[in-house]
Amino acid sequence: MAALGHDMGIKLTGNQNRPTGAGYDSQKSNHPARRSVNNTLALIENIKALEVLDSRGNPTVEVDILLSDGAIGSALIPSGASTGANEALELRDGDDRYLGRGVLKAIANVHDKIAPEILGREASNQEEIDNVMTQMDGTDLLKNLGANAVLGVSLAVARAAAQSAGQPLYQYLDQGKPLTLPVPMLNIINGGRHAHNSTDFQEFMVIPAGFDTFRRALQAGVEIYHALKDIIDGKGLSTNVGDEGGFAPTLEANRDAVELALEAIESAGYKPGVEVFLGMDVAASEFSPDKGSYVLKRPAMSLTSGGLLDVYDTWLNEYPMISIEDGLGEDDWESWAVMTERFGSRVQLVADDVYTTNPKLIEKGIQDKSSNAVLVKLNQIGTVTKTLEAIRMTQDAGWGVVISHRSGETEDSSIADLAVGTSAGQIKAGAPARGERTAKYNRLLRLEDELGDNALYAGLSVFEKYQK
Ligand code: 2PG
Ligand code: MG
Repeated sequence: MAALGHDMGIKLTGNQNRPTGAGYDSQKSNHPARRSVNNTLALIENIKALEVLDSRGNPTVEVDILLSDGAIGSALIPSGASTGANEALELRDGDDRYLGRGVLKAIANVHDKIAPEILGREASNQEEIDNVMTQMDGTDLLKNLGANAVLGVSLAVARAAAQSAGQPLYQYLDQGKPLTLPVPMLNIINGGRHAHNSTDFQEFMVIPAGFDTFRRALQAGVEIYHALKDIIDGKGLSTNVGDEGGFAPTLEANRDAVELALEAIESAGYKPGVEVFLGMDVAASEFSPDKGSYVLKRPAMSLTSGGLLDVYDTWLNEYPMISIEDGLGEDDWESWAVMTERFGSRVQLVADDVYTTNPKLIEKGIQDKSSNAVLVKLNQIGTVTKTLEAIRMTQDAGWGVVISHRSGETEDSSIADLAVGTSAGQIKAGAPARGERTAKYNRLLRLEDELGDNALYAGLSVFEKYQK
């Protein structure tokens, strides 16, 4: 297996089983215990954080953790552009380096504040370790330590504990449900904040749910991606890509992007609405200057919440669209319930900015019937424990779960394991292009291979509750 290769900055204590790179599981054992494979306690022995770069060329946090039994865990932290107001804080230095985007304060927090409190603790006590960090911070949104510092440690602890138990991360995170490979939502046209001069709506995705295996579904997504490139090229438009690897042509109307995606599905020889479906992340907060008001450029129009819902209504009637994320702004809370009442039986309505993976907000959303699905991003809430809680609550409500990357990503592929281990059913990791995106899809290919006959592709079962 190819190594993703980065050298641990910490001194190793004779362990031959070192990981070959952040987010990469080299072990394949089915060991059920969460203790060290040697059946000794695995205590946190060393923690090292380093400032590295994300896919947009911005600094980010990497954390390496060494346990007393020689197990190692690494994590790299992603970063969003269209962030929700209630996201946990991404701590940036704000000084002269890297246009103020350095993360040396977060790194220092790991070394000087977090490490003294968690060194010597048992790595398998994830919840305890996460609680110690959260309490030390003292704020819900981790405004003192920084969510990049806290999540770096939280995720590296999980990875180290998994290795110590002889388990790949997905097994360690196993929530006791039959494991499934998630349906990939491939963002093949990038707009909004992720691409200049493209569309108002942020993401146009193809969703290859109608196949028997993840591998076959991904193949369809890739072939559609390449077909789209030819179509865009043929129209004399730019085939440059946006932050998530999807094409970012300058289009006159948001609807043109939907048409292009549909054309690409057909041109690649697939059946829209049977094998491959459409999805969007509208990221409506990005063009909502005031609550309930939406100002579009392509074409230019100002809409109320109801007006924007009318646009979706038309599109739902015309296109095989099965998922709409952030169809309304994050402060337009009451209208979310109206949208869900209106479309919730026909389409998945995914809430991202409005809940920011925060169990308290998800709980309120469940009570108010604000959506019927949740987008899950580890760094929005800042710990593995809270992320798992968010997933559990969402699943218990019978809602859809989409595990998501960020627009600024790294080679860390933990979200692939999170999606399988929790049987989330769906993953959003960008286009099938660019290393930081394919790292997640490649990890899923490896997991499917590793699981063999036990690898169930979630496929259409995720969407069968929605009737057209
Ligand atoms: C989103 C994400 C990922 P960002 O809005 O869902 O696609 O974007 O990371 O910029 O918040
Ligand atoms: Mg989103």
